Amino acid sequence: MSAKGNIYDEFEWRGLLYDATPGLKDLLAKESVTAYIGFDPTAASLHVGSLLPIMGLARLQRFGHTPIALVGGGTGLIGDPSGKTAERQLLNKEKVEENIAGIKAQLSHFLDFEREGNPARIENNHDWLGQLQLIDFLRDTGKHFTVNYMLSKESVKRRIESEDGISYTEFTYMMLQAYDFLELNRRGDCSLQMGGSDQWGNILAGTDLIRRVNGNKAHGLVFPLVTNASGTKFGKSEAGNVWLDPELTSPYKFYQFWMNTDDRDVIHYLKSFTWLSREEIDGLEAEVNERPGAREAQRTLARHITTALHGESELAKSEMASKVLFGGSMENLGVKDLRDIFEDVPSIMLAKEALEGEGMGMLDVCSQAEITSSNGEARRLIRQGGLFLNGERIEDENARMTIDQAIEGELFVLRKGKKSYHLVQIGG
Ligand code: 383
Repeated sequence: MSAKGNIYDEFEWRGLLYDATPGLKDLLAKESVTAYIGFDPTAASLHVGSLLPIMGLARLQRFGHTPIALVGGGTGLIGDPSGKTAERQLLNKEKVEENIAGIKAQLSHFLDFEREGNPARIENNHDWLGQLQLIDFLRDTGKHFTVNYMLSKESVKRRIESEDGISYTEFTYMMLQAYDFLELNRRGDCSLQMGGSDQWGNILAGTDLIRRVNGNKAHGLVFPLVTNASGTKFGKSEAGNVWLDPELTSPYKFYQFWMNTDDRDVIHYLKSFTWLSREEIDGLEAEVNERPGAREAQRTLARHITTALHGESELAKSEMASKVLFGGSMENLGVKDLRDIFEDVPSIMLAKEALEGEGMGMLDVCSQAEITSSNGEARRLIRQGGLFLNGERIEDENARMTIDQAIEGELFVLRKGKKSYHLVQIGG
């Protein structure tokens, strides 16, 4: 066993233990177990809501146990009704295949596939669910589930009460997840399934099935769903879901999401999403109380998670990008980064022709971009040294802006004073 102690206690002090089956703590103290968590490929990427369970697997591994990340190539074609108020749209098979590739890559950031003694594994339940024969399945597995039992599950109960009901397809979902657990238990001695608290019903369906078929005792452990003090859904920013895929949510936006954590949530998030020790987190808690404005705890949180997912150099870039809006240097940032950083600042489009040759006078640019409301005001601004083009001060009232000054030939960043930004993009 690990010198670090029992992973159960670790989950407990971090506030990650929502529910667990009796006897699990003793088992984890005695033995190295194999545990799994399933992720359905319903989107091209996992999102921050999946981070807590992924980290759960990674923590378990560091405590000497063997993690399996299961990708639901089979179950993703069915749709889990847990926690959902309406029937899901069926996904097409090609889309599911595509999504699996993205998800596998993300899981790989957190799990160690080379670790001596307890390397991580990835499985796809389509490998066995795709082989099932209907008649065999109904005889061998279906016989162990009473409809009464299935109707008593929260995920089904809620939907039965809804106007549209629940399809037979989704109703069957818990049997498939239970079958997975049985399959992993049979072939690899996997004896623990974890997940978010929304998965508790499906997990117990699995431990029940294993007991009936194999006579083995299997366990479940669920994490609390992540909440935030403002009561909005965790993992959503104004722009929608915060994804783990850098193409969908840039590392800078990802970093900002964590930087914007409420003081009331930050300690809980540090416990949930980082490897920091209890002492380090206690120190940051004191910091939040004494100097909330400094946002040291948020910065630590954002740094840790961004590095774990996107690596050191993306972190460095995100930190630099975060300073740009406060007058920091724009060097080394490309158009893609700048568009991201300046997404919310006023922006205008100018025709390419207007900027070719002689270009456009700065006074004109100021008025077109509504940086100033008269030529007089624009002149004064320049004379006082308060106008910047791509980070460089404009010294001359008669200066002109030309196409060759555009960053990567696509945009200009104008700044009035310390931090009032405007973008000029080149159109057509
Ligand atoms: C599929 C087959 C299994 C075991 C589990 C599954 C997936 C499971 C599910 N999970 C959610 C998902 O995929 O739907 N039926 O979006 C989420 N998880 C994890 C965690 C969570 C759950 O991937 O609470 C949040 O991330 O369990 O909602 O054999």
